[in-house]
Amino acid sequence: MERPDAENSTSGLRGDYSQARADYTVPQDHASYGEAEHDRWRRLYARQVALADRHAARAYREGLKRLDCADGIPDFADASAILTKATGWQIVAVPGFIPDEVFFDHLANRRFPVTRWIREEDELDYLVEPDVFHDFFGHVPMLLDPTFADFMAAYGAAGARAREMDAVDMLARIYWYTVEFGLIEEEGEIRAYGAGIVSSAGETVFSTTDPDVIRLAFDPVRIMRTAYRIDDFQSTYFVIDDLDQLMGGLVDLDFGPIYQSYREEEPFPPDEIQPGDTRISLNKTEDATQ
Ligand code: HBI
Ligand code: FE
Repeated sequence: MERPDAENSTSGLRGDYSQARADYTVPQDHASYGEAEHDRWRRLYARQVALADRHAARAYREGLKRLDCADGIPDFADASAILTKATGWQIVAVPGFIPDEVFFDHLANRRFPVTRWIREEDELDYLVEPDVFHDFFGHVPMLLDPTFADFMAAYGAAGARAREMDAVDMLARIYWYTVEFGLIEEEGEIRAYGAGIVSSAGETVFSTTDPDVIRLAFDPVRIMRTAYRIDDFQSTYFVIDDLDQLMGGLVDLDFGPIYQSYREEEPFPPDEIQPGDTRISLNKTEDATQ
């Protein structure tokens, strides 16, 4: 998912950008979805909700339930009403991937951009660009959690400085390793809250149960220095103890000097343990600092 190299180009992306407004929003046009598209949503939903029940974070499961969206591609206006009441967020429809600065501005203002189109029948297991299933099913449930909702807005607000300092890549890694591929330790279990995980059948099981994958204690500076994979399951995941830790990672750190120190450096490869890493094992008694 997400993050083609050409930051400000939408050519080559598959949504229809021709009718988009200056902020890249479009009407969702809910009435235009066909029965085959709603049916595709229902099957994706049914498969993923069963996995989420076993492997997703409590906040995610509760949010998903409140959205009541098993029955077809949701109407964004209905979901926005639920969201606005809970955390002040709303959903805006977009054609697909949008430029970083526009994306950051939406988040900072508590608007979550959701792609309007749904993947094709032969893409149920994997696709490169975000579609409505990834964006809505993956991201929107967590936005009903007040702590996570505040974190996402703060992430968006952090975008301007990262852009000024030419360090968007570093900030984007925070998004990737938390919002997209984050794990949380809860009730003695490793569970998923990242949208890229919970919208993927294979990665939901892999990230939470594979005994060999690298799971590290959340460390925002380590994350900002770590490259990620866009073409396969992650080889490293970062594990938080609770959702408050995310916001702490943004507000307790002065990002300027961190960007300054590391933005010219080669990031760590995604599949290596570094000195000082704290590895989280599935069996809680084995945790050890390397
Ligand atoms: N646009 N629609 C969409 N969805 C994303 O997840 C997204 C984006 N633009 C930029 C972006 N993500 C990230 O690279 C930012 O976190 C930097
Ligand atoms: Fe996403």
